[in-house]
Amino acid sequence: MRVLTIIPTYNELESLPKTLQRLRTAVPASDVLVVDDNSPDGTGTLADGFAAEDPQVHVLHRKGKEGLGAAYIAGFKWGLEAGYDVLVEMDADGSHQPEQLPQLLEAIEQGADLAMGSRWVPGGSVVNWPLYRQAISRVGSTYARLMLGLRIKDVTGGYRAFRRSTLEKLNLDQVDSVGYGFQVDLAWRVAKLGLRIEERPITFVERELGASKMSGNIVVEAMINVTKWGLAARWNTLAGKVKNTNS
Ligand SMILES: Nc1nc2c(ncn2[C@@H]2O[C@H](COP(=O)(O)OP(=O)(O)OP(=O)(O)O)[C@@H](O)[C@H]2O)c(=O)[nH]1
Ligand SMILES: [Mg+2]
Repeated sequence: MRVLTIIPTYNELESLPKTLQRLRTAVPASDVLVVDDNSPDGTGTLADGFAAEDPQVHVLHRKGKEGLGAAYIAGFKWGLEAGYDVLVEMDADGSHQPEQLPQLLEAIEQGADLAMGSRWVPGGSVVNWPLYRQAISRVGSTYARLMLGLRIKDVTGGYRAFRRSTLEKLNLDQVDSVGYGFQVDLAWRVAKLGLRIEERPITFVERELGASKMSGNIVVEAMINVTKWGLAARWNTLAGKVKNTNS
């Protein structure tokens, strides 16, 4: 299996070196693609330095900050074009521990179409995450699960491994959510296709360096979208039933 780990970055000058080193040590077989949105702090140039030293590290430079979702879509397209079999999502800030990547890859080897790192299954945990963030994450995941009928426990998590064929079946050009909404959007699309989703417990560690890009807008966007998707799905089911009764 050719694996590509995609790391989106925006002002991660302090965190990126350690994450890259840990990843290259923990899973040397995985190539890496840093997708930088022209970070003002020079993260893109730093990543170029790593790429010059290590042929398994690549950098995709984008014009400006367009959100996590757009960065991942660009990274997925790059990786599919380059022929990778598995494409991994990983944050640059150390929250997703590279040492736990083998568990996600193992799930893919065992047949999962999407393997998700999960804080909210037995064995999963969070370290140094403020209570209010835990609350937002848990409430958000529960709401999305109920609204969308998903069986996944950690719907907003962003530590994931996608089988190539899974991404090929998604209409990546139609995905326009950013932030957490993007992660819910992708999980929902994969679930609707009836593909196999597996959760694996992870220990999520709060970032130690650099600033968070989380904002109230991102949470509100996710909530509004989940509500829209859930209502639309119910409407379609109802409309289908009425049609069947009439015909
Ligand atoms: N390329 C790109 N990367 C981004 C953008 N926004 C966030 N990221 C990256 O996405 C990853 C997750 O962002 P974080 O700021 O850690 O968001 P978070 O994990 O929800 O928030 P914290 O828990 O506070 O760390 C990090 O690697 C960021 O650098 C963006 O607009 N463009
Ligand atoms: Mg983070």
